[in-house]
Amino acid sequence: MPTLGIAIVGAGMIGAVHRRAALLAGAEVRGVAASSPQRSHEAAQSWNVARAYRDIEEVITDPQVQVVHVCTPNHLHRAMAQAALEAGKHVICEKPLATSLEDAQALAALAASRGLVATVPFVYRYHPVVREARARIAQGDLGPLHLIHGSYLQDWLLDPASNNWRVDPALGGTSRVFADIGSHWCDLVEWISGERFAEVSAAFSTVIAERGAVSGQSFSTPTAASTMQPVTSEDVAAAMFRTGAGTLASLTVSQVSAGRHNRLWFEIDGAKASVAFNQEDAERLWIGLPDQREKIFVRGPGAGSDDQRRLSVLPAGHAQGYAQCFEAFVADTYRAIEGERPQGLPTFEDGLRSAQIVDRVIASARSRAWTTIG
Ligand code: SOE
Repeated sequence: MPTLGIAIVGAGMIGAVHRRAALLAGAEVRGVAASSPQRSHEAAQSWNVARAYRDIEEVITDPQVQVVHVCTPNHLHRAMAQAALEAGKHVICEKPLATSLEDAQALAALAASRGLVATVPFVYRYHPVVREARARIAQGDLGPLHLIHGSYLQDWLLDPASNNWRVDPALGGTSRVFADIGSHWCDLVEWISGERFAEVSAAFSTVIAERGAVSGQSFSTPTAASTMQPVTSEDVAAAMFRTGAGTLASLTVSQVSAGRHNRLWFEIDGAKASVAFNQEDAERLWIGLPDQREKIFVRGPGAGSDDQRRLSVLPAGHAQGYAQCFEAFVADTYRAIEGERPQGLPTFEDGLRSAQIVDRVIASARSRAWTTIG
């Protein structure tokens, strides 16, 4: 296959992660469009790429670009992804796919009608032991499910002097912590368990009422106390779900939990066994068994399900993590463009599903009532 030409829109932390994954997957990173022509030039220089695009128009009219990676703040996802799809480009769009359900619906419908590959980086699906958990549940090792529970905790917004575009609903969307990271957890456990959430009862809390002025950086940069601004998006959230099959689930999310940097954790308990996974200790899957027995499945290419082996690119004990998940996701997206059908590739349909859940979670938090997800 000829080398894919790609462009990245957005030059923050996650844009750099996409660039690295694209290079490792064998693509040519043609250029970058950042928040201003000046920033595009700076990013193009530091990334060593040929083009510093002025805007999305220049990106989509570059005939050598076949794939556009949308890595902007959330409120721009719809416009950027739509422009790229309408120009016939394949798209990887960061999550949340859009800041409203309507926008996510429009993007999923557009991608489907154009027959283009359009994916969303729900990258935690690419931890090999996550694949192992999914395979074991699919082959009935856990039996009927009894309970799904877990949390996704971070601490990068613990300091009230810290701020970020995600905090501002005009840039990040109405929901912050739930849409940003709760969305990952929901995508992951629905995909692993094979069960879909049918209803939700959720609550949000903004525990830090004022923060320093938004710095424009991807991650928080403390600012002077004199520039404090009121905050309306949630710092923490709790949600109870019931799946269509009747299984109860609970989730706690936070971006203000000291010492928890990126701790996505879940446990799925069935009639015959349980599995538990911690993203910060991603080489191991805990398997709980009856009669005081437990096992640890260790990631590696030599054992376990086909998918687990395929994604174990390093020998056991040579730690894989977030970066390898991203690399595998981007490589699978490119394989799909070449006509393959990689297992578990998260598409705009999954981005739309996530937008549906976020929309219903917000509705439930507002109404303080159990709400149907559909
Ligand atoms: C910040 O909360 C963030 O970068 C998320 O936006 C990512 O989706 C998550 O993978 C890590 O944390």
